[in-house]
Amino acid sequence: MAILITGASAGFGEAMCRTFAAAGYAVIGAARRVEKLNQLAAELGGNFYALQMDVADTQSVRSALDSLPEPFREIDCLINNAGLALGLDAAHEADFADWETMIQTNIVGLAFLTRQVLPQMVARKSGYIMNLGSIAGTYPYPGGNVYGATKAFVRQFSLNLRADLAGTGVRVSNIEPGLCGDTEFSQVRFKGDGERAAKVYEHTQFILPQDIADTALWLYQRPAHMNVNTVEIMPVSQSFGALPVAKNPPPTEKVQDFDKQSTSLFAKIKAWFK
Ligand code: 8X3
Repeated sequence: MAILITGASAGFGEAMCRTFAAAGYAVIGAARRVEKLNQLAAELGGNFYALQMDVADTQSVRSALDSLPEPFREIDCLINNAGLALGLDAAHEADFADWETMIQTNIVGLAFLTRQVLPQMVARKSGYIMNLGSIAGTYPYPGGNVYGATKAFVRQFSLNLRADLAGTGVRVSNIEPGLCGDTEFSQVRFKGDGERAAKVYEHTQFILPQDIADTALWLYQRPAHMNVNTVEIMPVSQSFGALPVAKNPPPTEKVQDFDKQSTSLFAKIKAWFK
């Protein structure tokens, strides 16, 4: 029985591959960048299978799953980690192509792979779907627009899966990280602008990929009767802001002048009728 981890070539996925392999599990690391996976394979040995797969491409997902060798064909845990944020522009200025890429990867890819893997879990009456959501799926922030919305999908999809899987023994969790560094997340979001990406993590202590990998392993190792629906994790340094209120501009001089004039005119008219 194997653990299938998507987005395995970096960040959370890479840390999860190492952590699950070190705990003795057979791990399939899936990603587009096969050379990164081959490095992991060289490090982790026979317990690791490098699977080239583009989750955003349903045909690639299908053929990658079909290509799995026998010892890795039974998937006991699918960790839907692959996903991305692109851009931080306001909705009316954002690049629509970025929105499409996020929707295709974070929603379509995740849903399609889950749909492919679930039947074998249900047939065995055991298995685990572990999704990587985000705090952005719960808390809106400027520029989060479609990225946050895809993660809200992941959150609700995870909960709805639990409803459908009642009585099957298949567990579902959604891990929702906040600010996490030492990953390619911001490099990808800002399209290779390293300076802008570095600023996000400057002078603060963020969550590390290992924190997320440890959480995933802890979830997987809970007893079979226990389902953790949602795990929301922030660094201590991150918190909540006040809800902003847009104010109307104060009355202009002109309006005030008009008020003064109308008051004095009103006084004159009143005097005439005295
Ligand atoms: C990553 C967390 O706050 O950068 O999903 O959107 S955040």
